[in-house]
Amino acid sequence: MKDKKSHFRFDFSVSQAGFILYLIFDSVILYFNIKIGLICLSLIVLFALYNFRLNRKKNKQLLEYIETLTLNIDSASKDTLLKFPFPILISEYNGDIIWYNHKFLNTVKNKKLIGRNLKDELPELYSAVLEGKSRLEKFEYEDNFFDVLVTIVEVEEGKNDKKFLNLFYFVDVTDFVLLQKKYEMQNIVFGYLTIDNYEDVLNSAPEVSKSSIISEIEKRVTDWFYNQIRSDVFLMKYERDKYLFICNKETFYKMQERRFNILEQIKEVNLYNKIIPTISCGIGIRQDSIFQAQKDAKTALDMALSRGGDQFVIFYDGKFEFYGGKTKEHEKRSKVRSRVMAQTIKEIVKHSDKIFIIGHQYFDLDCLGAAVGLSKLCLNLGKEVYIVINSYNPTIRNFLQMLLDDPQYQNIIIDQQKALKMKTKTSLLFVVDTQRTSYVDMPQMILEFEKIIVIDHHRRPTDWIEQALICYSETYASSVSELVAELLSYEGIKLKKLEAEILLAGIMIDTKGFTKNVGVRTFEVATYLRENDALPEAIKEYLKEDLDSYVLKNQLISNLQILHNNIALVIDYSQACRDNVIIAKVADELLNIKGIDASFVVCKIEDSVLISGRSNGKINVQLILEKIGGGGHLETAGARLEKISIDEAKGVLVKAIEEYINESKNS
Ligand SMILES: [Mn+2]
Repeated sequence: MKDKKSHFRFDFSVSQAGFILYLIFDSVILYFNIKIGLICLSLIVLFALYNFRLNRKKNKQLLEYIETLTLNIDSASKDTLLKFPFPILISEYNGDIIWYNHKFLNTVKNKKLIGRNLKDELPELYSAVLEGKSRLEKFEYEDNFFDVLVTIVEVEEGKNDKKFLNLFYFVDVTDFVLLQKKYEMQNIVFGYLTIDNYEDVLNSAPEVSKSSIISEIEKRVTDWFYNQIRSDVFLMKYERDKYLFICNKETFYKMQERRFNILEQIKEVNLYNKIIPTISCGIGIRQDSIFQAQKDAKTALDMALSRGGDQFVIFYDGKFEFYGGKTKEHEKRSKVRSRVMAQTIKEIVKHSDKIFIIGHQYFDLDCLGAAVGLSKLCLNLGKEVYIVINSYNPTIRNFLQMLLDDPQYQNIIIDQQKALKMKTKTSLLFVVDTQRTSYVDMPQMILEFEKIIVIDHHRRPTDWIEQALICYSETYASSVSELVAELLSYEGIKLKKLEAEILLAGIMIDTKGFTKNVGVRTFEVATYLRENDALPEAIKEYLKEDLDSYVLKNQLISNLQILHNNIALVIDYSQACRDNVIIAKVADELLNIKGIDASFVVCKIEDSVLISGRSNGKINVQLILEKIGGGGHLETAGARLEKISIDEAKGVLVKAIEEYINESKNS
């Protein structure tokens, strides 16, 4: 740095813009006075020449400075790189390994790599270069972990030839990664485990074997935790059918490895009990809070129960994971719960000024039944109530027309625009027959209301309406119409013939005319509706299908394919379907074929592909369709895929079916 001072000397250099400015001034002077103008012009030219030389000199100096710098580095570089404390590797741009230092040789245990290619030896490094990454974190090599820094260096080869080399620095982070793993393994795991049907199992067994059933269940639970998992775990029975456990994540992984097979082992309890016992478990995992882990476990257990029990649900990092859930649930609803619900719902309605009711997309008869029933409840309490409908299923058309002819209901059925205008801060929103945010007919409504009550009979999906005040969700009920009619019967409300018939129609649609999912209470409710003059024969008349849909249905069924000898699949390549009603009907009908345990019907409407899945209980169609973003029940589920061709959708569905079958085989 011999001329360090030169950096501080006074500098006359002027930019191009400066000269242009001078020339403009000069032309003004020339215009007024030619002599002075010419003198100025010659001064500017001289000044420009000086400036040009000055710049050239400066560039030359800079170049010289840089050259000496590289030269200095070069002389030290070989030595430094060789003795560098971290492993270093250099490769050609195409991945050919050309050099590494001693440290690197130690790392790869003296494996000779010169002349080999990264693509074969260390493919992760090669792809990091291709992806333009400057850092590759936690790169694993023979039980060691490295943060690899990637630099691309340009080197000159000959006069005008340039080429690029890849330079990799390896920073050993093995200790850190191992510590991190150890820490993760120490995460707190909290679990709640309950026997789903303790009472029913005991009641289904002869008196003499009851005590052995109790001890057998307990033996199997403790055996699984203490003898099969064989790890550091604390298990405690705190009620006759309830347990809790605390362990760390390492133990949890052991449970997961076994796919929580206590689910199956508990079902083997067979001591003259006619009903098989099942268990549900909710697990919460947290880094540092037992309290939060316990809360998450509670949420997970609620989720497990609302999905019908017989499963493990893990709530971790804000996400749910499900295991099991393959048996069909038995009715175990308590009347106490529904009476308490009736009371609570009534209280909330009383404290709301206006009540609005919405359903799922393509409002169906079950939605309409529930909506009419809830309207009746609100009207009885002297409240202003509205049913808000956007898209609807053609099956409700007849009943909708009759409601519109009824002076009391004429003004009750409105559209979203009107509803949003009328609502106030203390208004209440009922969402019926779905609890999926993504399935609600008018999603905006959910955002607009502060008070929401959900009444549903489907299993809880992951995107349920969390902000709801109450989520009255009974998977054991046949339909929402049944749940709502039950509320009305507790209140002893006298229904009009039309109201009773719509409620009964809702139940009949969801139970396929009292042949599916019917419990004792379905009939109790039906009796109440019959007492209010509902006639099943009349309803059947309204529900008769028209000729067009009959023809379409048969056309679809003619495309039948069979997978695994027991799964029926129909793809609507003709694109004749106009709504999702028909595919649901076809899926139902396919189950009537002997030997078929599950059916799927796929059709494309506009930009969406709709899939309807049905099962006789031997295959869980909910689990299959959940894999592709759908949901529903063990026996009835659906999915909607956006922006996808019907062939792609078929591929996705078949893959999900294969996955499910493989999982069933393994568990
Ligand atoms: Mn329903």
